[in-house]
Amino acid sequence: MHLGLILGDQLSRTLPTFRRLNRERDIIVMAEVWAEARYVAHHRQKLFNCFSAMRHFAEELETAGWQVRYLPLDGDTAFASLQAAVDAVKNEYSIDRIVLTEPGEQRLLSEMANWESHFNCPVELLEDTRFLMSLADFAHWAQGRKALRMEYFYRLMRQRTGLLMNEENQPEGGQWNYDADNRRAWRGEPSAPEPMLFEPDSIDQNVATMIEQLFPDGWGDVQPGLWPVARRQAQASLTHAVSHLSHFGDFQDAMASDEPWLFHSRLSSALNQGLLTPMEVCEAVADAYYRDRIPINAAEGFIRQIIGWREYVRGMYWYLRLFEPQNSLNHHNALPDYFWTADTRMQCVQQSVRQTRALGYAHHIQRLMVTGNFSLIAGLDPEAVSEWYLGVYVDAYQWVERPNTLGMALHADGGRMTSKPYAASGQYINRQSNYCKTCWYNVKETTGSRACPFNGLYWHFLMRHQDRFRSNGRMGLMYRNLDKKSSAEREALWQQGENIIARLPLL
Ligand code: FAD
Ligand code: DLZ
Ligand code: SF4
Repeated sequence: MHLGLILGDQLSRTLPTFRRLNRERDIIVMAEVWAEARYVAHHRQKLFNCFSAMRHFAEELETAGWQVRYLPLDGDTAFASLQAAVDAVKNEYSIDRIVLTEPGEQRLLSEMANWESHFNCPVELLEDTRFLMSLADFAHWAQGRKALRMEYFYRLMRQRTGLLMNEENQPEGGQWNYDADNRRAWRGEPSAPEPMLFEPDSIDQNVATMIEQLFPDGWGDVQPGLWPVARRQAQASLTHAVSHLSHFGDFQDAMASDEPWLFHSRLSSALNQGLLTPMEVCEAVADAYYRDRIPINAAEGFIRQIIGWREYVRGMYWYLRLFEPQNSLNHHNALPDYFWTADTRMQCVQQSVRQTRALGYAHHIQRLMVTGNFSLIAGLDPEAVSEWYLGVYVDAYQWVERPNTLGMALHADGGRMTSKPYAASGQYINRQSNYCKTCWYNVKETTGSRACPFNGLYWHFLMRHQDRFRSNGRMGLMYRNLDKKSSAEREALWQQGENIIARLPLL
């Protein structure tokens, strides 16, 4: 008899594990364990989504005739680790082989290195075929390249998958990338769609009670029904997202007070848990382009996120060993308390943190250009920032969170992922949002006590890292603007930056 272990982010019937198991003979183990629940201080909505989706998936497998041993965290025996849970089931049955699909996080994979000797039986780790490019192919693509830019990877993926490619194998619309058409600010029109919500069932109610009991001091609100936690809900969310995708392209980079979702799909959590496959999501979007004529900047912009960014960051996580500590800019400032409390006068940060606490969600530009940009220019410790991102989002798993945080947002990987740091002043936030209109700080001012902190920190960042970035062609304009300033102005900007950094916790 084989034992198949299914992890909490492997909730997919397409998982290779199922092809190695026999429904009549073998047993499936799914376990809620303390080690996974506590390896970072997860948002309570993330814990809810994870356990509720695991329980729904176990039920689905049982209905399909599989023998499942489900070990809940609030059961008679709660296990400390996955290893302990497998031990317990293995002792009950005569198990000759353990089968599982490789975990997405190196943290867990390394723990499994001694499993064969520990369990004294073969442990078969299968390649995770839910991704569109294997790690071996990614390494092959990356090896010997001077620059590992996403754009080239993305074009290869378009050709490989055939998504939005015409009969001559050329990109639909004539361009590979409509990024420049993804930057409109949103001023209230057209109105953003309501998010798809679900009626909580008895599984959801039990899990919500368990979270309240076991994690009373955990961070973040829990709202059963806010996110898809079963395959059929994820499918409904996909249909809903595609039917509202027309404006995704235009307003992809927009932000607005009290509008947490705008035109974003809210599919990342379902995708990362395995409730949807990347290819079915992209095919639904490509269908909408051909059948319903949604604009190319929406369809291409969306598909780029999945077959481009999502696959690319996963490849980079393993290829660049981004599971190891990164801090190329030597930043060590502590994370201010308002990353948890939202108690800051910076409206943009306050909005991003408040909705993160309430929903376990902020969209990409909030993550990259508000909290990420702030962490970069304020010189916050990248590992502390990364731990925050890993903890606070419902879609956070190390393989996707670490490259985005340490590579994209913080440039802590030494620039291997991005050609220049995403450092920006308050002008960028003002252009892309209405946050500055109601902010206590003045986005037009660079010095003085009410000047937008992003402005002073931006100039300070450029000055403190000029040895590294001055020769970077893509930052030429930034340094030319700095050089236009008199030495007295530069001194004042430096002092402004110093003052802000000294008062970081009080902003
Ligand atoms: P949409 O805007 O609707 O995009 C569609 C899909 O594209 C997403 O569901 C997601 O699967 C994919 N996608 C988009 N951008 C990225 C990206 N940069 N990397 C990988 N996939 C992408 N995404 C995560 O899934 N988990 C994380 O832990 C995570 N951490 C991030 C940390 C930082 C600092 C930054 C800048 C980005 C991070 N992202 C992460 C990427 C992105 O912000 C989220 O995928 C997105 O906000 C999820 O919301 P959505 O489903 O509404 O996305
Ligand atoms: C995220 C998570 C949590 C909170 N809990 C569990 C759990 O109790 N059992 C489990 O199998 N998986 C859980 N997960 C998902 C795992 O952390 C995820 O599979 C790995 O991080 C991927 O490498
Ligand atoms: Fe953010 Fe500065 Fe605008 Fe305030 S003024 S919302 S701190 S960018």
